[in-house]
Amino acid sequence: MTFYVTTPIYYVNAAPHLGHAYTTIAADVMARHHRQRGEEVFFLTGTDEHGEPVADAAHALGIEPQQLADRNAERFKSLAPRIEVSNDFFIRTTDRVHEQKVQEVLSQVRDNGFVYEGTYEGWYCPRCADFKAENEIDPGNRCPIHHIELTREQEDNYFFKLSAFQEPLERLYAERADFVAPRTRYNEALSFIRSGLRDVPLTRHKLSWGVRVPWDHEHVFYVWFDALLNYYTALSYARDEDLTAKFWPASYHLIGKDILRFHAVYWPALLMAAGIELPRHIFVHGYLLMEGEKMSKSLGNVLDPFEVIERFGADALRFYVLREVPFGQDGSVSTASFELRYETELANELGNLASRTLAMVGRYRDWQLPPCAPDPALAADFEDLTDRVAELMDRAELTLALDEIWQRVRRLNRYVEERAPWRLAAEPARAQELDGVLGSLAEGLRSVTVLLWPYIPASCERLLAALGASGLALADAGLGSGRVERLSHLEPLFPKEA
Ligand code: ME8
Repeated sequence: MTFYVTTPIYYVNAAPHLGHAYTTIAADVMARHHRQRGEEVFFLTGTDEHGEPVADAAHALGIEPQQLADRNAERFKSLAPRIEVSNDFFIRTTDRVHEQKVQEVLSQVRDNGFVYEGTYEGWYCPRCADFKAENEIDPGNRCPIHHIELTREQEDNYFFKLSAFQEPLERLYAERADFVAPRTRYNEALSFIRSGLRDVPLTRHKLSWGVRVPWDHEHVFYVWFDALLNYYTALSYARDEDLTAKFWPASYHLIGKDILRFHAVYWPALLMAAGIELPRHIFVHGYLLMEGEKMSKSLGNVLDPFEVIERFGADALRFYVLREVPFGQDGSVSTASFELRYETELANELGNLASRTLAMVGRYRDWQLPPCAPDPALAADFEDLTDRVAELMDRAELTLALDEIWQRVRRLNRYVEERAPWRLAAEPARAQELDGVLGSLAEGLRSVTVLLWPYIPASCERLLAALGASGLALADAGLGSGRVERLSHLEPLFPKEA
């Protein structure tokens, strides 16, 4: 079994912010979960370095686009390990092999009869690098996303015959109800397709910062086609061997809703035109909002992920964004709600459960537990948990899966209160009962920790080490599938003074 997950590749016109970290963290959770299943996983992220957004930002700074790309690509690249992201490759669209592959695939599209010369006239947003139809424009000819005034473009281009894919795309959506999720985004993409597809520019004449069009050196490819192809080209050169046959088609493209149309309409059409198999799933998440607006570098209302990690640690950030905002919907984030979740859930519910359990085993049993079967009262509440989590992960329902696990964290806290081990410890005749309660608690903690590992890997690794059970395989995640025998002391996982 193989699993291939991607994030969008981010524009290098500015530094990374929490919105970028969000998608990358989500993809990391999926990658880690599938590794726990024993699957061979490839996880790709990277940077989108061509096109107007980058060229304009570089000119504004008085530097060359390549310089700006080098500077900011480094920042995106170094963000990944800081947020514990385990990507297998980091693609930059200025990689030479990527550029060659783009030329190859798009020449194939032309050879297959889907490219022609024409003149484009219409509205264009240089920040989106997107041509806007009349019905997508805000009053005053403004971009609905960036609120800037659109420019009127007239340009001789090569066009991609998107209109030829109207019917094949409608068929694709009819046959594959899970091609795009959530359903609202599937419906949105389908209604865009049904509203009638117009051909789109494949090349730009006015721009020089891009991949050269091999059959006409006065043009570069329109940045979106160059960028989308990253998902395919990376596999051919990320390793010494070509991984395309092994990992293509991609299992999941994770994207934000701002780039739905490119991924759910242009991308499958382009692949059909090139004769390449289509990805299996596209999952579209919502926006992280700050004070009701999309967090974005052009609006300047961003949370700096580096600062957040500095204060709370990477695990807290990972947990917060996937817990606070239901994955697939928009949701507000703020420092206040971050602090609240950190305190009430990570520190109090999980952190305390871990410290109490370990401390009681230390105090009452000198860190050793005899073998015992989990308490049936607890076992009933843990039944099928692993399967349920895996099933939600298969649908990229990351917040729902986390909630399933968290309900068991709460169940374990209630179990401590119900069985009050400190009372059992006071009655020597109930020693065996105490063994059973502590053993069940430790095994329950091990079970939730294995399942939580994709979300908060560093904390879970520390906790599993203290439980003396470091195995991460999903097959052993179920309550009663593992053994906790010899435990050790653990410093607080989520210190309160953070
Ligand atoms: O669009 N909330 O790059 P980009 C949630 N290069 N996610 C957010 C977000 C927010 N406030 N802000 C950004 C591009 N994102 C193209 C993509 S792919 C072939 C080319 C995330 O730097 C989200 O994943 O503008 C969104 O889709 C992406 O960053 C846009 O990044």
